[in-house]
Amino acid sequence: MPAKVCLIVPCFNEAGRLDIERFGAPPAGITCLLVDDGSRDGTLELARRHASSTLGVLPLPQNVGKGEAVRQGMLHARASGLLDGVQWVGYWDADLATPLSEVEHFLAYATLESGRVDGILGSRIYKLGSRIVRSYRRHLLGRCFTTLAATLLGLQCYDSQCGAKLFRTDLVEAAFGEPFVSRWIFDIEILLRLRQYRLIECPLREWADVSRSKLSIVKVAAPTMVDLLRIRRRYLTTRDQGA
Ligand SMILES: Nc1nc2c(ncn2[C@@H]2O[C@H](COP(=O)(O)OP(=O)(O)O)[C@@H](O)[C@H]2O)c(=O)[nH]1
Ligand SMILES: [Mg+2]
Repeated sequence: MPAKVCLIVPCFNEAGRLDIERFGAPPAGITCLLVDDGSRDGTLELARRHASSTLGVLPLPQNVGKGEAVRQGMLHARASGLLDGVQWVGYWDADLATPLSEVEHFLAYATLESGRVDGILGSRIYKLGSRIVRSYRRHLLGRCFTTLAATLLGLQCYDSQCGAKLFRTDLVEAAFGEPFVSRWIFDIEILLRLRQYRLIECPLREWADVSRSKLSIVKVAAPTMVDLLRIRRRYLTTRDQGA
């Protein structure tokens, strides 16, 4: 089956938890591009040893942060022909907190909508029939962040920060053409860049927090607040900001 989905997977010092076997044998129709963001723990060597026709590797010499690594991956995938004939391109966290089997669920979920869907965003919603495993503390912090972002930026998204998202391939330029303002919350910028397109949230069937997160809430809290304000200035008109 020809690939219909290409996943950009940002990796920073992931040698200890990267399930390379799973990325090496993805479900049918999926290709992955691992973007090594200047790791110093052997991630690149591990990825290269398993490179194949369905698993590409893009090394970045220096650490540029998740958003820029995803962006570089998108632009590289497009320039190198990896996206030729591919309908959906997305980014997916390397820890597979969202399993690759959810890709098929995303696509099936989008077909339930009437009309064209341009982007499908994973959403960690606690509901019967789903298995979402997340610490109470992180859940609460996530809800606080989303509420603040929604209020400041006028967004109606339940879970902007989930690291599992798919977009129509022809939206790469609109979503990833320009560098992001923020290193940490670039997902929000994508939502704002694609405001005129139809994005939907897909409630995940399965999501589990994977230990050894690189994200220290304490360290990123202050830069995140600053970034929210910078994003507001950059993407909202003066009139919107006053609203
Ligand atoms: N390129 C890049 N990716 C990063 C960086 N920090 C984290 N990541 C990636 O972002 C994804 C999510 O990271 P994780 O530590 O699980 O964050 P959490 O799930 O939000 O706690 C993984 O694919 C990481 O490898 C970074 O500095 N650069
Ligand atoms: Mg994680």
